[in-house]
Amino acid sequence: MRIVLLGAPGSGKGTQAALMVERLGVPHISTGVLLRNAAKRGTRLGLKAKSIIDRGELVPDAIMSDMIEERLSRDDVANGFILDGYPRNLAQAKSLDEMLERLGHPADIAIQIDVDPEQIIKRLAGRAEQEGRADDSEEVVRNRMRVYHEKTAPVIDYYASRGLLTHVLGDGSIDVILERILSVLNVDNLVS
Ligand code: B4P
Repeated sequence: MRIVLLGAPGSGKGTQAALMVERLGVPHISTGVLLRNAAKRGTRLGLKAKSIIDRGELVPDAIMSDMIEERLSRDDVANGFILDGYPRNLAQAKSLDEMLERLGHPADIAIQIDVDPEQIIKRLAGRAEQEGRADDSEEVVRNRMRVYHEKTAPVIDYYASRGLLTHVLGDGSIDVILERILSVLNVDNLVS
């Protein structure tokens, strides 16, 4: 099962992907996590990415493409993957398609998690308090939402035009949203 998770910042992609892993048994690949880990390790790339992330901008496509190709080339994706945070613009979407075809595992489905923007602001303010992520400050969240509407939202139409898109309502409890996702995937018997 090769799944691309789409949604605005704070729509619950990372939260849902972590739970889906337990039910589907395929790895969760989050570009946000890969970038934050590189920043923690203090690599040149990680430090460059950190200053971009902290402003709420997108890290350059060439860096992301290399990072994601390295990750998608590993053996553990043989039975599928949950891709979270990539693609974030049309160029990344086209590059991903080409890469997955070349690697022999094209995407099966793209799931767009739809959440009311007011709800998103509340969630990210909560995370800012709990985790202290620099990019969850109100000003940066506003910029991330602007970048999302300008650059990432067109990716939704791209997957729709390829016949791969399904929308899931992302309002409500985390468990209820997980059940909605599993039901569009026709998964109900894979127990954690
Ligand atoms: P990400 O790490 O992808 O950040 P995100 O969009 O906020 O999603 P995340 O998965 O963390 O949050 P979630 O919605 O699960 O990216 C960070 C930055 O990295 C980007 O801004 C960009 O700079 C860079 N980057 C990443 N990928 C890139 C790419 N491809 N190209 C270029 N740059 C890239 O959760 C948010 C909060 O909501 C959590 O606190 C959670 O507990 C809460 N929550 C979730 N579901 C909830 C629910 N149902 N009810 C209540 N709260 C809920």
